[in-house]
Amino acid sequence: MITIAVSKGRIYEDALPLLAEAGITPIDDPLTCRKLILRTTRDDVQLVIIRATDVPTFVEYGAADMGIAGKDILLEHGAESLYEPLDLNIACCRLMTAAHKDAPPIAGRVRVATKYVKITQRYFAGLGIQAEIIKLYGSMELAPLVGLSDCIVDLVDTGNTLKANDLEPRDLIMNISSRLVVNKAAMKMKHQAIQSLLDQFEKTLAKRG
Ligand code: PRT
Ligand code: MG
Repeated sequence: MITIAVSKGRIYEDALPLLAEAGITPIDDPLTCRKLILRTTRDDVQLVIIRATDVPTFVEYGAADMGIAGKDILLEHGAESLYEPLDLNIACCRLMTAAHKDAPPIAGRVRVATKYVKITQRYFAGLGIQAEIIKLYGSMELAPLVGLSDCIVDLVDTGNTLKANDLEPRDLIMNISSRLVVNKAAMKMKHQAIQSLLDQFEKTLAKRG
């Protein structure tokens, strides 16, 4: 049995067609059935549905053989203990700084609200800017509006969320996409099964161009 960890939101939606090409279609819909372990149309593959931030943990400990996670989550988790064999090119977005549209450019000391503490620390350190980082778990956009921070570091896709809150994107930190990650022990113990899945995903991605 191969267990694949996936989060329920946009990654799941983008991953479904990719999984389907490998013959993997969940038998139940996680949005309606509340099951956390989903059997699939392949007897040898099951999905576990977890929070996006928990995917690296499940795969690292071998609770899942493989997982699909955003590069943002992998970098923040520190995923040296995982193989990352494939960029799936799904759930793409940009990790950016953003500030109030009328705020001056960053100078000197800066307060940053984000859920990406490690990435943000590294980014501002690399620029030689002293940053005080305030960890939030959501609604980062609110922070500059209520004086909690000068700017935020968050994911941007269409930019609509920023715009709706009078914020604007400033600097690109990195482009983000979702990656396939594999547990290191599973890669050895279940090599044939995992390699054949990797080959199938790769073929689908190549077809997409
Ligand atoms: O709800 P929970 O915290 O468990 O997780 P989640 O819903 O964030 O998980 P899921 O499965 O949806 O996947 C999140 C992953 O999708 C992230 O780790 C990214 O790799 C990827 N991704 C791609 C995004 C976005 N695009 C995105 N736009 N994750 C979040 N957003 C949010 C962003 O944080 C902001 O609030 O969407 C808003 C901005 O979107 P625009 O279009 O208004 O710019
Ligand atoms: Mg969500």
